Amino acid sequence: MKISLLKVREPSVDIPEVTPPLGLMYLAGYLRKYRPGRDHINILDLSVQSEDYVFEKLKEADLIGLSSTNRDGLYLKRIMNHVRDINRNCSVILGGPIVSSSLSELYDHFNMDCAVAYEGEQTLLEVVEKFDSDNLPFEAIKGLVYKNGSSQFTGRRETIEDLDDAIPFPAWDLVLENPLSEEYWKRKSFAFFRNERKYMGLFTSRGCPYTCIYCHDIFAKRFRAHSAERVVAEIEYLNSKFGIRDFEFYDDTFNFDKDRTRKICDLLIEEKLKINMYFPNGLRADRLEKDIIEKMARAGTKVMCFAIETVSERLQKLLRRNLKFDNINEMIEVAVKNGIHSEGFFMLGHPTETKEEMLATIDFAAKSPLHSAAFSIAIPQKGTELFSKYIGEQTPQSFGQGYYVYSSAISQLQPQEVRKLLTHTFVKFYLRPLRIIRILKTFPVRFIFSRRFLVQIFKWLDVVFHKKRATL
Ligand code: B12
Ligand code: SF4
Repeated sequence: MKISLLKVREPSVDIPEVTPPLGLMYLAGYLRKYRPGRDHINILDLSVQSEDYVFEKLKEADLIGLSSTNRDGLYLKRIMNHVRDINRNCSVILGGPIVSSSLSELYDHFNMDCAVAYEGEQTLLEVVEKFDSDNLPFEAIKGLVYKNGSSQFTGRRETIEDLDDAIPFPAWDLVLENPLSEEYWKRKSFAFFRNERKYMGLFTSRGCPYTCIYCHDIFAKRFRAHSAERVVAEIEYLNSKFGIRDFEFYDDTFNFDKDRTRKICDLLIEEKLKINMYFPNGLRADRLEKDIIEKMARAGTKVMCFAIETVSERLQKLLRRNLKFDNINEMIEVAVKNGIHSEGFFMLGHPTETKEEMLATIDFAAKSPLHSAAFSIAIPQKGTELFSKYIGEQTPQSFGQGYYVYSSAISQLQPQEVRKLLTHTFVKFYLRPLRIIRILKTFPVRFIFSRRFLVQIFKWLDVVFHKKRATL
């Protein structure tokens, strides 16, 4: 079959970061392993390719799989309708975070044949088999949303247990052997900065055992991980075949298993691979130890993000984040001493949060030895407890423009007051000569002269002028 996998994301000024479509590369790798030689697969990405180019390519496809987040729902709707216009014979499958968070609302918005919820590999394989040979009814495929009069969900599928055996390397070649890769490399990626132009994202574990009420549940509330050997094999392969030396880790809780983290670093140190590692999706500070950070530094870690969110113990409990604060400052200091650019993640606008609690978090960040801090505003996502409890189960998720409508509406401050606090935070945190010098010292020179640094500066200005709304 001719299969096109398309990432649907509207290029945006608010969120300039763009990352390679890892989910789609995993799906393509899986289809290749379990349907060898039977499909011709390509990967397209609207966050970096023009609509005209993408639509031209889609004309030939038998099956189109689209991937999106809630943020881009409105854009997705328009793209999907257009896909139907230009290619009337293909099957259209939706996947990605938007599916799992809005299961019962999908057919109200999207013109699709079916949607794949949660972890996608096994379900997509069965869907492709179905459309290829047409012998499997929708209701027999677990993890699927389809229409039979009304919208039906066949129930959640068991997660893949042995990741090393079952999941092959992602089909990196579909991006890296394609001019598409250049488009990622010239843009700002997820990490605050990179040393090299070329990079790739990695997803070395799936799922997270913590139960923060604002978080997604795509890969289940359990930690499953690739072995240390497999992680290092992925890095070695990308390094030797494609000359990649910069690696961004997008795991939800990369360091949950302390011994795995130690082993990955030991192996990398042993192999003497000259690589740089970045952890832009946050690490749990309470799963770090001094020796782990030291090993991570020796293995090549350049940026480490500490996901702190709030210093209020009351809110840590209410959000069921339950981060222990005993060692956070110590861990940040160890990272800083080991030359790692240390960034803190904080959120304002939690449910019932008071101004004093927000100020305490801001104060903690300002007094900490962190190099940088990302403050964002909590946005309840459908499918999370935060949404059902504080917005209401029956309320539809706002896609696109309306996406920010709930942000900061659940704290004790008015949304505009929270936004003002963001500016105050920025000034209090960044406009300190010592901090600016410390930050600059961690930057590689070539980053300071790159277009990516300019983008970062525009992002900061955006915060100062109150436009920043973001994120969870
Ligand atoms: C990297 C990342 C980013 C990057 C790139 C995002 C992008 N869309 O390009 C950056 C930093 C820019 C970013 C920004 C944001 N992000 Co983000 N991000 C991630 C992160 C950490 C990793 C994504 C990844 O590579 N996962 C690994 C792959 C393997 O998983 P996957 O892509 O989900 O794919 C699997 C399945 O979903 C499914 N699947 C996916 N696509 C398809 C397609 C088909 C056809 C099929 C069948 C199956 C399928 O199969 C795949 C394999 O199992 C995830 C967290 C996470 N754990 O995934 C959050 C996550 C996707 N982000 C999230 C959010 C909220 C945001 C922001 C809105 C935050 C903000 N600042 O406002 C923005 C929105 C940007 C946008 N317009 O999309 C939410 C999405 C929630 C939702 N329901 O929409 C997530 C899940 C995090 C969370 N805490 O909830 N993000
Ligand atoms: S926010 Fe982080 S620690 Fe909490 S459930 Fe999500 S991934 Fe796990």
